[in-house]
Amino acid sequence: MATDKNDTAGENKKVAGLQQHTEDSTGQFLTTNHGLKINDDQNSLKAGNRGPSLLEDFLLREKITHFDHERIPERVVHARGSAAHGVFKLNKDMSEFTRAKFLNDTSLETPVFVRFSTVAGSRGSTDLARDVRGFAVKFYTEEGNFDLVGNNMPVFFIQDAIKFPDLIHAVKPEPHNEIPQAASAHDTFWDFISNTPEAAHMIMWAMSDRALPRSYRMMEGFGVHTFRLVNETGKSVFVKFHWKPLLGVHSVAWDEAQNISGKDPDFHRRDLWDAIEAGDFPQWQFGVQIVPEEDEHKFEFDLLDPTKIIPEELVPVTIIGTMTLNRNPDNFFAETEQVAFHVGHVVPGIDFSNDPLLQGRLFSYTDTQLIRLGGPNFHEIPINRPVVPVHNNQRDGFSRQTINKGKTAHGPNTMSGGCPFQAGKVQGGFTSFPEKIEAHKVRERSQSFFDHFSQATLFLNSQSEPEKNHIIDALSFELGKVETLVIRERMLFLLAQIDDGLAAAVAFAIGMHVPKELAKQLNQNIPADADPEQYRSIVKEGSLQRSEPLSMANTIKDNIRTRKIALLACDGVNDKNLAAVKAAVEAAGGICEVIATKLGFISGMNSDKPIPVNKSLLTTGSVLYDAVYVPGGINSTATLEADPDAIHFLNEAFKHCKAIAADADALQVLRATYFGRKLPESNDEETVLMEGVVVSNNITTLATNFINAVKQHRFWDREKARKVPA
Ligand code: HDE
Repeated sequence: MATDKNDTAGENKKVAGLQQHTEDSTGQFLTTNHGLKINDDQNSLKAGNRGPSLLEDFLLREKITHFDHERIPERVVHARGSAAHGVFKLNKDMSEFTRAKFLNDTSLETPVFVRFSTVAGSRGSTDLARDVRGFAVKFYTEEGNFDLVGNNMPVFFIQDAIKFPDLIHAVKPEPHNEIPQAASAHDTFWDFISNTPEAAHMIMWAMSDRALPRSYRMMEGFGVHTFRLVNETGKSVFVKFHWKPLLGVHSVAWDEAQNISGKDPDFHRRDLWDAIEAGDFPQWQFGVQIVPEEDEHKFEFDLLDPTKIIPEELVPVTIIGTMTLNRNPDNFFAETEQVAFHVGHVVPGIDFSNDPLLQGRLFSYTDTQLIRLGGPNFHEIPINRPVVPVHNNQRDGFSRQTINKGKTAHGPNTMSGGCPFQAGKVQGGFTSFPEKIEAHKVRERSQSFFDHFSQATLFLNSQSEPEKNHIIDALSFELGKVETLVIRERMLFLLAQIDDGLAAAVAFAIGMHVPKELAKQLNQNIPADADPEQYRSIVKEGSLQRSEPLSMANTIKDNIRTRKIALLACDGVNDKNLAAVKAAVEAAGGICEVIATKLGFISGMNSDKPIPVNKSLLTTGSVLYDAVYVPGGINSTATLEADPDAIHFLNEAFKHCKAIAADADALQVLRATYFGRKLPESNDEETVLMEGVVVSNNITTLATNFINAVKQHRFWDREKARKVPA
């Protein structure tokens, strides 16, 4: 278990709370659930040792009954997730804007529990599905729990909660045959999207590499909706919440993602777990975009529309704190599975906007726990308990843990002296922001929500060329899997409202033409969607054309911390060079694994000390690494050069645009690959053969160049020109 570098008083409180419910069987006797010591847990009670089992066997029945009831319903969305404990440290006093105590006192450290997830797949599905990722943070504050239940993308598919069941029914496996699992590439999803023009912006995000994170630790997080902050005097501002990872925002390639799903479906879960166990605690900066109330209507979009971002060029993100995840859960079910988030868990000083998506979520999150966690007492499950006491007149229900004392369970009362009391504002009682509302009761959407395409275009225009190509490829893949032609056609029409070039490229890939008009209008039930006048990107003169933070090309690329490096080696390897590169990579924070043709040990050319092999070519794959190094040594390179799996490993690493390094006398291994033919001729002094392919006979230069290459994460420009059949 990793040592807890950031232990604090606040964190200890939550840890102590959890410990009361923790069970450790070390050195203990086996008992029944009622404390009876068990003498034999491996043989059922029978009439003779070859006879029938007896109904009397209460031990067998208790064990099997409990087992029969072990599963609970999985989350209807975000079923697959992994979580970690940590701490939030405020470094900027925000009392000017909010009275939330955990955002006022910079000496405070607030314990957190964070669950990352995919949306569509079931609990046992793959981590690397093309999907949005959930990013849900529970802050255990001194004023009760605050849950920031966000995603790794800052916008959403729909503008109104009432469409959510349709969206999810469309993306989940199709109801007649439950195919496909954890994938949006099928007819029902694109049928819904092609009838829902407001999804255009989110579709750009979902088809971008943001949907294929390299790691949960390398994702941004967003609160998505506009919320409110309210200060001590009752003044309110609008706010958007952001998480920015210190390791930068990085992704994998789509082909790679599909391979990882086979080689290691737990790739993200394992990555988070391993990093925390190794003491490489992931960290995010917490930031806010603040908009004064009086500026509510100054933007080209509506702040209440969850399909819109506030570009950072218009309102910068102010960093106010850091979150560090420093402890893995002790028990997946008790913590990660039973944690219950709710957008309605707020503290005084944080309030809601009228975003119609947010408003609907305020209903959904308690409701879903009633079925998932079996009743209204899910707040008593240890992971959900606040660090402050709970006092109210709610009582009873399935699995109630609290033994409430006294006669009264009503208020107002005199019998208990009026307890528990309502807390006034000065005593820290929550009061809703008294927003003035004068309105007609209608089922309508505001006209200010109708521009569905401008920010989709802004997103596309802000991408680097490789990122744009990935979006085209993703759309071509997804629509290529759609069998109903009219759905493809409608999608091409909608894509053309974002960008003609995008629509044309996708149309070409799926062998269709972009229609000039829709044969049939879209969703007739929604006037805004049925009106073709709304179908175009309105990029006004003077509007923002590009927004830098939207492209991952502009992310942090200054370190290789926790990057996984494969060292391909066999008997006779140049062990000195292997050790030197390994030491340099590890000193820079990278993680090295020796990969050979078989498990066990390999011998080096310089010493008798056997080198342990971490993985064999059979048990791993290049897709599980960020970069590859091939050390020299004549026997090792001869074996690798002749081994198809080793050559495949290198071809695939090249195809996925990863950094590759080789000793000068291992160049022959690279030459045996498909891309080897394309490598320029070199003398042995050459150091960088092409972008991201580093060769040298000077081991110090090699290590430095290699580490610099790994910092770049990927050489995406390599992709188009140099496709490799791997
Ligand atoms: Fe959720 N969402 N959601 N959602 N959501 C759930 O709650 C829902 C939405 C998000 O790790 C459910 O406990 C509705 C947006 C995350 O446990 C459920 C609507 C965003 C998680 C639910 C939305 C999210 C959930 C399922 C439209 C990003 C996982 C199980 C109005 C800002 C939390 C559960 C975890 C989970 C409903 C839209 C994020 C059914 C009705 C937008 C990260 O209550």
